[in-house]
Amino acid sequence: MTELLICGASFKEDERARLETAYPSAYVDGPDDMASLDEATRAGIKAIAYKGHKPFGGEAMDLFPSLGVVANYGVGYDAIDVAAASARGVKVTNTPNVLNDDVADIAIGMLIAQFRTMMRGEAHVRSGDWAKQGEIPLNRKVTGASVGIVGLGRIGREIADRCAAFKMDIHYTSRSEKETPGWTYHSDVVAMAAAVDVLIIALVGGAETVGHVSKAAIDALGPRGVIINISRGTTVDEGALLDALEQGRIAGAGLDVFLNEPNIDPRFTALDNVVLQPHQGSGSVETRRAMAELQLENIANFLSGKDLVTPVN
Ligand code: 8YV
Repeated sequence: MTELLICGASFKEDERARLETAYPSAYVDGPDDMASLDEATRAGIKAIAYKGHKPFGGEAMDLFPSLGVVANYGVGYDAIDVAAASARGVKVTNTPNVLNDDVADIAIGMLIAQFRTMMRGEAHVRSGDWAKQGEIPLNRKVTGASVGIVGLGRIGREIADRCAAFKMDIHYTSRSEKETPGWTYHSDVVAMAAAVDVLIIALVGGAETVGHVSKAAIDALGPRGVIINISRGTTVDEGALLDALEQGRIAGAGLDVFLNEPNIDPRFTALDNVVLQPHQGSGSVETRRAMAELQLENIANFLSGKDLVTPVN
């Protein structure tokens, strides 16, 4: 009997093979394809291993009368309708913590690349312009910058710790003030933006954070301001961000996440003050392996009646 449904075109071959070896499985590219599975297969599915960012809602869950768990490959589960799952008695799990370092690393990497114009430097060397034209224009010092972390959760904390190693003046917003070593708490993102050079967005995705970094926050950041986003494209007012970047009302951005990935707004690629990454924050071999293992562990625990390792609901 097929117990597991693997759902997600972005599963790598080895990840899929590991799941298929562990349990009799069926596979679909995304939630939209679930209805095409035959009824007998759907009836046996107890667990879904999910990977991706396509919406997975209650209607799709209803196709599986024996469904007990949706195990998400990723810490962010904004694609999954958790309220709909809870209403059906379906557990949701995610993969927190194992990716904190990678995502924090890429935030700092984009910050350095943006400040030090490393993409321009790379192009300058590759094109041969270095020999023809000499040095690139001077750029901006990273160490000692003032930074505002939007959301001091698990990943935000790792980012802040790295910023501390760069002797930065650290500010943060979060639901409540945290115990921090001399960092400045703000209850309001607009007030924080006015006090710092860099905003690093480390919020959870989902309905409650849509447009959290608003036009007002972007305006408050000002012409020396840089926005780094490793969370979700939804957490910033993307239209306002593009306008500000195009008009030089902020200095630049480093972005690993966008609306409508991977078909991002073409206005981004026309800009020369941004560092753009293809949502690869957690994308090291080591971390993706750990995420896949945690997903499988949650499925295994559910199917053998043990406690879930990282439950969401
Ligand atoms: C993705 C992520 O899960 O964990 C998250 O929330 O955004 C990423 O690590 C990864 O791209 C697989 O979809």
